[in-house]
Amino acid sequence: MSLPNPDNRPLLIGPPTGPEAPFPFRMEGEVISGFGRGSKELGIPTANLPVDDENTWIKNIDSGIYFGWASLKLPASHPNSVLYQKPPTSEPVMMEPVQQQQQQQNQQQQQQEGGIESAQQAKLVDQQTGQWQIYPMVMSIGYNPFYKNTVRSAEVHVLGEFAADFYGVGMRLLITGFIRNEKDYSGLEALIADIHFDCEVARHSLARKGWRVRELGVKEGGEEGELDGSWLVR
Ligand code: ADP
Ligand code: RBF
Ligand code: MG
Repeated sequence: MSLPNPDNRPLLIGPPTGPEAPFPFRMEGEVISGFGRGSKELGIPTANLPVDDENTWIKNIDSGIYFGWASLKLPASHPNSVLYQKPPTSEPVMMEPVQQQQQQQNQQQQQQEGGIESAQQAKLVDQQTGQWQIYPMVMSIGYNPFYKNTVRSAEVHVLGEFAADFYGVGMRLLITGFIRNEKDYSGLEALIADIHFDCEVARHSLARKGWRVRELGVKEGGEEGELDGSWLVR
């Protein structure tokens, strides 16, 4: 580990067998604008969720930093969507004659099999509704003592690279564990260093079999996860 870890914090939270009671918690909402403090410029954008009365547990839960899985219902128009298709370029794509012939053959075959129509229909539905995609996450619930907020917020840093914002998109959370209490800091650098370490804690903790969601399938050379993440994708 090369990241600074001044407080000698543990890299793994919880036992290898998976989340311990009362975890996991579920939370759901559409991503809203946050405080606009430029978290993105710090390299730590946070997708904010409304903290409403429906989530009674969130009122009773300790403020602090949590980790788990986030699922985003990215529309087909989002560049990170598995359904995304690049808009056609204005330049015509040059194709080798052999490729062109192959494409025509494929199209003819699909038409004969009646496949193209049903494939297009399926795509239409997907584009309207989007598709859930799962990522690891770290999140902060509370008052951000460094900024002395007066309202309680819930904000999620998704561990993934996004080519575009996803405001308004549906987000589901499976909160699997507690990392630490919220802290005040004498400077922004110390806050950022702690958040970077939180990300490492989440990555390492969630990489274990008992914490990986089954729905993500088997990664190269790995075993299938044991955690039930079905709620994240249905
Ligand atoms: P705000 O104050 O509006 O929350 P942020 O600077 O925190 O602004 O940026 C949050 C937005 O950035 C999210 O709503 C989302 O659309 C986008 N975003 C891009 N990448 C991520 C990421 N890895 N995690 C969370 N949000 C991200
Ligand atoms: N804010 C605090 O005031 N104290 C904290 O200890 C703290 N920890 C955070 C940990 C994580 C993983 C995340 C995503 C945010 C945290 N925040 C904390 C909130 C942070 O101040 C907020 O996201 C700012 O907008 C970042 O500039
Ligand atoms: Mg934010």
